[in-house]
Amino acid sequence: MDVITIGEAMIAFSPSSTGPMKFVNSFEKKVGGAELNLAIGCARLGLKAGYISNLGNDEFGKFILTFARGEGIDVSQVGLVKEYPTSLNFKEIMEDGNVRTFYYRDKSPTLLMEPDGLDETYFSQAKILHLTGIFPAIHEKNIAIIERSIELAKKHGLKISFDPNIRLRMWSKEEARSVLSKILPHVDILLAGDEEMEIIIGEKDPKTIIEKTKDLGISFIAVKQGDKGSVGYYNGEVFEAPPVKAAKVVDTVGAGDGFNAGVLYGVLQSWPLDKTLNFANTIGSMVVGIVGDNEGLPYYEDVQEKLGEIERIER
Ligand code: KDG
Repeated sequence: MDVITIGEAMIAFSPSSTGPMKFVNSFEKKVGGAELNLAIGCARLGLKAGYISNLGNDEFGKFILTFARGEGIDVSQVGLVKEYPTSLNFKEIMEDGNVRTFYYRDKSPTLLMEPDGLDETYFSQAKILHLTGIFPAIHEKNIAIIERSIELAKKHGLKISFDPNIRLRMWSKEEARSVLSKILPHVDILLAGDEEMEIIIGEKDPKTIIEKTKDLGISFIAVKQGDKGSVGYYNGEVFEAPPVKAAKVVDTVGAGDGFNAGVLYGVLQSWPLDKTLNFANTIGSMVVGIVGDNEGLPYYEDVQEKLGEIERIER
């Protein structure tokens, strides 16, 4: 595997109309989950991605499993458990594409995962382990799984990629800071929003974030600034990648996961920092134009078209 990731996927109920959720009368069943989105983004770019998780052994869990398999993701490490149902996430989408989410995930099927259940052989055959701050926010029990995964990744020479993905509906800023600041020193590739880093290290300015996190030994740093672009650091070089204007914005969820997939792709190809960040920014700008947490994640040729590297043939 090029990239393996641990997380919780859920059914994302997408409203069929914009506006306050209390007035929405129908929803479409889709799939969400930051780590699964990342795996999908990587797979669409042509990487081999593997997903480690538990889902409920119910209709929704089976749907997610089939969906992930259809995206070409290795799901050999996904369990179906009968004790807890597959988690749900109802989305509210406003006219400008901004989203609020309402989770139903208190009894997460991932609570039945155990650190000893991680398959060492699976880790030994992968290049990058991608972690997020969502998985430990589900329950403090999941912190031990993150710790074990870091141990296995270090033992087998995987790079550890990390997106704090702070979800304040799931824990407080203080809890997030306390847990995530302990993960940071183990990270090789940091993919973080400027506002998230303000919560974790008290700094929002990308260059200050870079200064502080490179002192922790993080070798690749990308600070995401939404529609303002991103700033990155690698090998002594800092690059400010300009924003890529989205053709339209209908749903911002998943843009960060798409950006992350783009960075991991660039890192695995040993691309220079500027090429990697421009590629990742382009992906982020494409994701926001389509409703759904992962439907807008582009295939490699789509990004090439968007970058003008290949011609778009319409008919
Ligand atoms: O990054 C996108 C995710 O936030 C979305 O797919 C749902 O995983 C999710 C979450 O926990 O918010």
